[in-house]
Amino acid sequence: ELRYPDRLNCGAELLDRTIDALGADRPCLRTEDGGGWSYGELRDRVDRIARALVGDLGVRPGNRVLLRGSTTPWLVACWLAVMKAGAVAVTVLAAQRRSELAAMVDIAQVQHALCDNRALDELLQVDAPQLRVTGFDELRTLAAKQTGAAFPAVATSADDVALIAFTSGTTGRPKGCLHFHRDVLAIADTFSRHVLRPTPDDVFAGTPPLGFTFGLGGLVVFPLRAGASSLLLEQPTPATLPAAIERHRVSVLFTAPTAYRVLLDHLDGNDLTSLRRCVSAGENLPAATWQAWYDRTGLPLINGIGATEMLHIFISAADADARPGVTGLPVPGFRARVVDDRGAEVPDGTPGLLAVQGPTGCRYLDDPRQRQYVRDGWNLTGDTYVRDPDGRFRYQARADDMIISSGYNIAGPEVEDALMRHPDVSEAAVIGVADPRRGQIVKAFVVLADGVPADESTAKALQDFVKATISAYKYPRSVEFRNSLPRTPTGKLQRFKLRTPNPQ
Ligand code: 3SK
Repeated sequence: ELRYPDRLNCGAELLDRTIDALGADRPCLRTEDGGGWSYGELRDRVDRIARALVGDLGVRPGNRVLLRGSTTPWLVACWLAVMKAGAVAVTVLAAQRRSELAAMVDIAQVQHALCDNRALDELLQVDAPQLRVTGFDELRTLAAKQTGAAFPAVATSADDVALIAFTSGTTGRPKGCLHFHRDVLAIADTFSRHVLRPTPDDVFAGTPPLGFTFGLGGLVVFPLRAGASSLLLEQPTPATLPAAIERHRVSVLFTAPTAYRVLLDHLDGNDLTSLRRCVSAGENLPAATWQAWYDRTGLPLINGIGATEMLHIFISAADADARPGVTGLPVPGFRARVVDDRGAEVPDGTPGLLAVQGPTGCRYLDDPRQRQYVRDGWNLTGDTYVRDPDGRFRYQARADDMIISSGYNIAGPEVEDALMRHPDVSEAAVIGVADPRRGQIVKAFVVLADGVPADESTAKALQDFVKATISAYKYPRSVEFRNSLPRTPTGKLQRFKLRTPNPQ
């Protein structure tokens, strides 16, 4: 069990305590152009920003401070300064638009916003009388005027809220998830410590933005907790990532399943021997992608399931335990089981709802959906899972993505996985559509590889391929070709958008 002192400030723990243990000279944040800051240089910026927040902008402990910008050292410094000042960070995605920002400002009653000047316009259009918006340029000037003396972190309690992470969900108003100072450290002391086992020599990098807790953990919390360094890439793409990995000797990589698949087409000519851990999360990882990555790099992808409600990953497999098609075991510190609609555990091998407990958990900010997510102390993530007799957890589908056709339960991701094994398929999404005879039928939306004709004979070939790969009754009776699939800014497939008529 994790134990933290009653007084705990995660910003001070991640930065000041790491410096106490390892010194200030180690590299901390790196940028693509070869620049960056040591731990000491980062602390100097953080403490100056914290002084400016408190002295010039009037930020008080408990105030909600929205942070908006691309993945840069300055954004990380602002986040740590908000932590040290005892305020609450509301980190949003650069891709989020005015109406989404307005909803988050309203729900979290945000008082201050710190924003990259390149992204200021939309924030300035948010109509909220209590909101004071400061551009990074102005903040830099204020920070430069402060004394260089250390800023003593506010003595927050371990159970004070450190951040509010928003989850857009598939429909409806965004939900703000409250996470405490101890939760921030807990994700490093569970998943990172036990599965990644980082050392101070590790270099972390990846594509998820800091407004997605997958990125905040992987690019800030985990490296700083370990005294390691983090390469911050402002606009990482599968085409540029391999060269950055080679140049900076990246050892721990975080990205989404679709990105690993695309990356495979861009690895030629790059030396990736520095990589030792590759984490895939944010979406189901198709077994075909796991296998292709392993065959090409010799590295087993670490497939994790996480949730904004749980802050980070709570089930995954470490090293030799990682295998295709399986998520793995509860991360040490977490417990998981598979339950029916009434919360009773189902036998191994039977699909049911995934329920988890651990040091982190869902606390929605003033939202009645809390009662659906947390029942009897268990967090119901909305995923359908099977537990195998060896205790490993195997993903089936999002609970609302199970297809029932002629009485058979069909997990859409299993059909997607089969499609993705075909060389002509670049991406696939599978849903159930109403059918008068069968209740529902399986429908596949497919993005084809370059140059493959989108015609009936390709559709028939894919159907036959699925029949030969998994149980024939699961094959998609309907196939539609698309140029792209709808995704959230964090890369999650929006199957609900495929259930409505094609807007293209
Ligand atoms: O939402 C997710 O899938 C996720 C995955 C890993 C870590 C954190 C999150 C929110």
